[in-house]
Amino acid sequence: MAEVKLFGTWFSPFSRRIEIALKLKGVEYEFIEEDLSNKSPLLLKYNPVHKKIPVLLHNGKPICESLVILEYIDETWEGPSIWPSDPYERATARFWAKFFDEKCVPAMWKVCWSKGEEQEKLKEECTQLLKILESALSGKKFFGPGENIGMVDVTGNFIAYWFGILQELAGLQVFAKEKFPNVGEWIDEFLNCSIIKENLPPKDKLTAHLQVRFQAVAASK
Ligand SMILES: N[C@@H](CCC(=O)N[C@@H](CS)C(=O)NCC(=O)O)C(=O)O
Repeated sequence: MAEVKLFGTWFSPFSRRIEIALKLKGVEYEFIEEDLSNKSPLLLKYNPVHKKIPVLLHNGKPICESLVILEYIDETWEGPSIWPSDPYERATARFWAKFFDEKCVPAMWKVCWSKGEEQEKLKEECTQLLKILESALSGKKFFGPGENIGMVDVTGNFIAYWFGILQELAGLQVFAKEKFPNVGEWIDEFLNCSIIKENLPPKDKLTAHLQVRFQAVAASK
C-alpha cells in the first residue's frame, strides 16, 4: 500500500485543507504534528525552500505548498474530483484559491496583529477584499462547482473560521454579517458542512492557542 504522510499542525488552515482533500478521496495517511518553534530535521529536509508545513510525503517523495498538494492529490488518487474537470472552471477555481492565499489571508492575518495607522490601512484593504468576495458570491451558495462545496471553498477555510476568531481576539469588526450578507451566508453554509466541521480545530482550543500569541506580542511591546 502507498505510504502517505502529512507534516502539519493542528491549528494550521493550510494543513487542514490537505486533510479534507485526503479524506474526500478516501486516502489513508499518517499525520505528523510539527512543532513550528522547533522544526524537525525531516520538515527542513522535505521543504528546504519554504521550511513550512504542510508537506505531503507520498512513497518518500515530498510535495510542498498546499495548493500544489491539493492538485497532486486530485491527479494521483481516484475518487471524487476535488477540482472541477472543465478547464475553464478549473482555471477559475485556481484563480480564487490564489486570490485567497495571496490577497485575503495575508491582509486578514496582518490586520489583527497591527496597530494604529497600519491597522487602519489594512482594515480598508480587508473591506475592499470582502467587497470582492461579496460580489463573487452573489446568487451562489458556494464557490462551487455549481451548488456544491468545492476545493475553492475549502481553501477559504481561513476566511470562514480563523479570521472570525482572530477578529474577536483583536477586538475588530472588519467583517460583520450585516455588512457582507453573502459572505456571511457562505460562512454559515461552509461551517455547517459535516466534512468541514469534522476537520476544524475546536474553537476553544484554537482561541486559547491564538490568545497566547496575542499575549506574547503585547508583552513584547
Ligand atoms: N503558502 C503555504 C503557506 C503555509 C504556511 O504558511 N504554513 C505555516 C503554518 S500555518 C508555517 O509552516 N509557518 C512556519 C514558518 O513560517 O516558519 C501553503 O499554502 O502551504
